[in-house]
Amino acid sequence: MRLLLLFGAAIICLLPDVQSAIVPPNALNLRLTTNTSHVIPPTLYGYMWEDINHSGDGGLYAELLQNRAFQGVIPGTQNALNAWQPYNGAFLSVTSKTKGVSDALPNSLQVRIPKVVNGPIGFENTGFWGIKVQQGWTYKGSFYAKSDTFTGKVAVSLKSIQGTVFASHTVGGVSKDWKKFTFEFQPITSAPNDENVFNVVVDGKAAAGKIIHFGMFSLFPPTFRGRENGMRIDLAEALAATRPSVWRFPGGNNIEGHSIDQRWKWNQTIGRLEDRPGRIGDWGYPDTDGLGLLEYLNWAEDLEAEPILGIWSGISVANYSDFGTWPVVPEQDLQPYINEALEEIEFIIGDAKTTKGGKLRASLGRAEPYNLRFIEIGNEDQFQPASYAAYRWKAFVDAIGAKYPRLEFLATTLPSTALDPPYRRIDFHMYNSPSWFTTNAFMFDNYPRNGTMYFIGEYAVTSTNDTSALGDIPSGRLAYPTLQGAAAEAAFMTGLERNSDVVFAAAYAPSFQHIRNYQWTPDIITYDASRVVKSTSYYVQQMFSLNRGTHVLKTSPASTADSVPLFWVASYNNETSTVFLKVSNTGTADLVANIVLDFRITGFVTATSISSPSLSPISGLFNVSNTIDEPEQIIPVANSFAIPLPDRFNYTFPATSVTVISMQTSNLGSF
Ligand SMILES: *[C@@H]1O[C@H](CO)[C@@H](O)[C@H](O)[C@H]1NC(C)=O
Ligand SMILES: *[C@@H]1O[C@H](CO)[C@@H](O)[C@H](O)[C@H]1NC(C)=O
Ligand SMILES: *[C@@H]1O[C@H](CO)[C@@H](O)[C@H](O)[C@H]1NC(C)=O
Ligand SMILES: *[C@@H]1O[C@H](CO)[C@@H](O)[C@H](O)[C@H]1NC(C)=O
Ligand SMILES: *[C@@H]1O[C@H](CO)[C@@H](O)[C@H](O)[C@H]1NC(C)=O
Ligand SMILES: *[C@@H]1O[C@H](CO)[C@@H](O)[C@H](O)[C@H]1NC(C)=O
Ligand SMILES: *[C@@H]1O[C@H](CO)[C@@H](O)[C@H](O)[C@H]1NC(C)=O
Ligand SMILES: *[C@@H]1O[C@H](CO)[C@@H](O)[C@H](O)[C@H]1NC(C)=O
Ligand SMILES: CC(=O)N[C@H]1CO[C@H](CO)[C@@H](O)[C@@H]1O
Repeated sequence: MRLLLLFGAAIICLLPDVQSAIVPPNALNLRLTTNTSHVIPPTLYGYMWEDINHSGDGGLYAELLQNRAFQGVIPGTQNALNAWQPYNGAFLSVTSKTKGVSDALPNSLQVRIPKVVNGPIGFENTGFWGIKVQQGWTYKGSFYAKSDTFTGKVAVSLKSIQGTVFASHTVGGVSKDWKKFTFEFQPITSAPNDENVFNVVVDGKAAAGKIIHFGMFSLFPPTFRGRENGMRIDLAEALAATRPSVWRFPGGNNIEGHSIDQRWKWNQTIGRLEDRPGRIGDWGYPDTDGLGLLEYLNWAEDLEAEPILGIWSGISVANYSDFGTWPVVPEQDLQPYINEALEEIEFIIGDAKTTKGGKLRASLGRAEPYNLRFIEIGNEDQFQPASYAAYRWKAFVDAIGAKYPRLEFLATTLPSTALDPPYRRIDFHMYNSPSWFTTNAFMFDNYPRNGTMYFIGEYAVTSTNDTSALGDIPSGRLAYPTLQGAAAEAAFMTGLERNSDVVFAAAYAPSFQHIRNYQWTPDIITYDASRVVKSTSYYVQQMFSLNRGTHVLKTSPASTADSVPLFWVASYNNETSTVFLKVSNTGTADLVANIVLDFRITGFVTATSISSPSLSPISGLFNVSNTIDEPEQIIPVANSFAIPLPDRFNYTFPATSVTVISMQTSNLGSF
């Protein structure tokens, strides 16, 4: 029997389907002991974050208008008008010849109205491949305008591309100096789809032959927790619902820049939006930096996730296919960049009264220092290991550690014994096939327990052997996570949890993908302007993260290569007296476990799992995905059942499935 699990709601059914399972002769006899092996760090499950595939602009960042302030574009080019189009024959161009709305935003939109024109005329923004129009929402917008000759009214609206107007507002008072206009409107009805635009018009007769300049537009729907300049609600809620406990940001490659000057610069991402120039990100589109350092830190607080702050470490990524072309800052020139990192950290944790950085932070509304413990020096420096080992790592760690001895540092590539101070924490990244992840599920079992701790800072199954599952992605890349891939990730994660005395954190990556414009696949959450797809990998992350023990429990036998294709880890939560058994069956047949407990269960057993549904067209297929058109093919189902004997039960783990069994107990003692 299967029931849809609504997280947080207990769904109980009394008749277990486990009793009817046919037990094959090779059933696994699994004993859960009361012996613990170690405490599980509370940081174990989380995410890595960077703006890629429009995960930030056009994704988590709720701004609806694309290219809102003409940042990072070349004036006069067609590309500068990305996402903007004329309405009723206006002539548009992006210019820096007139003063911009601020020093940081020199570009503005020049709108030339023809001499003869009938009716409203102007331009529109097509959003991030559409705009969601929702009845009942209040949209808050703003823009700047100026004109030497036009002083009439400006009307803004949300409308469908066929011309249905859903919401509108009119402002007056355009003059020869830049002026900011703000407005709010509520759609009278929801739009049937995302094919909507933000339309800006003036009266054709009043404006005939005139030139009007516009700059720095913005349009926000309601945001997560009502934060100004905040997050898109459905995406924020989807991420928050997995309760991540670490948040690595702001990259990823996206801190590095294509050149040294294009690196992510913290102090250009704070303060008024008008003071943020934006930058050419590493992933092929300009970043507005509306999602800046404070937004990230507040977001991590909202998630109750510990931030892992990525610091630029002296390299940029000029060309992904030619490491030899990457600019590396020589040792003698590194100091200004170390200072930049020190200033950034002071801004985050410095005292609001006695430090320059802390004062700046307080002036932006946040007096209390943020919680910050982990600093990651660079990103994937295994691509430039020589300079990292020779001086880059040490220079940053020595300088930052001297000023902030409490901070802990993560290296991005393997240690070199020549280094002092020694590496304590290392970030490993793993993108590979299902079979790689299952084969490596035991890789940390034999790592030395010598004080070095690991962060699996990026991992995902990215390929399959079945090319028919690839969609339009070339060269073996998955378009979406599959059930098979998710089961392989879960198998690997049982190894991470079992070895969480050396693996202190892990982050699936990347997290987000706008289906209309992406640079990397697969991603854990896919979306367009109005829809969200939670992938099979998403549900695995959620199942592992929501069901956390405080201690790893020993089992007999232990999960080893001998028990493949069943992989498991058992844990105990000493706050809730719950035992969790997480199991991945990566095989293509159902497998039975005769489970015996060294403790007694009080109440029901609940099994939550994802697997190929038994009564559906995709029954028995394992390379299936949740997609933008079929987002709920694979969702967790929960099955709660009583067991006749309090210390044993049999359970069938379906072919290619991930299951978390949770059991309430009372007599495990206190750990
Ligand atoms: C659990 O601990 C007891 C007592 O120390 C020991 O006899 C037993 O072998 C342990 N079991 C496992 C599976 O480690
Ligand atoms: C990047 O490097 C590769 C390999 O050297 C070269 O073929 C390619 O043209 C380079 N691309 C750019 C944009 O420079
Ligand atoms: C940012 O910091 C650098 C020094 O690290 C400084 O040169 C620059 O002027 C600062 N920019 C802003 C906008 O404060
Ligand atoms: C994928 O194909 C390779 C090469 O044929 C094989 O070694 C590997 O086991 C296959 N992996 C899976 C998950 O089928
Ligand atoms: C611990 O062992 C690993 C693997 O041999 C080694 O890379 C690392 O440097 C060691 N750490 C310490 C602190 O000795
Ligand atoms: C998955 O595998 C089955 C069986 O090999 C195949 O028929 C199907 O086309 C594959 N792809 C998808 C997307 O289901
Ligand atoms: C649970 O275990 C942790 C880690 O050993 C410990 O700090 C905490 O006090 C324990 N809580 C209870 C209620 O036993
Ligand atoms: C589990 O299955 C085994 C083998 O069929 C059977 O002997 C045993 O009684 C079952 N245990 C429970 C608790 O149902
Ligand atoms: C603008 C941009 O970067 N587009 C890219 C989006 O992702 C696809 C698939 O990787 C690329 O082909 C585009 O160049």
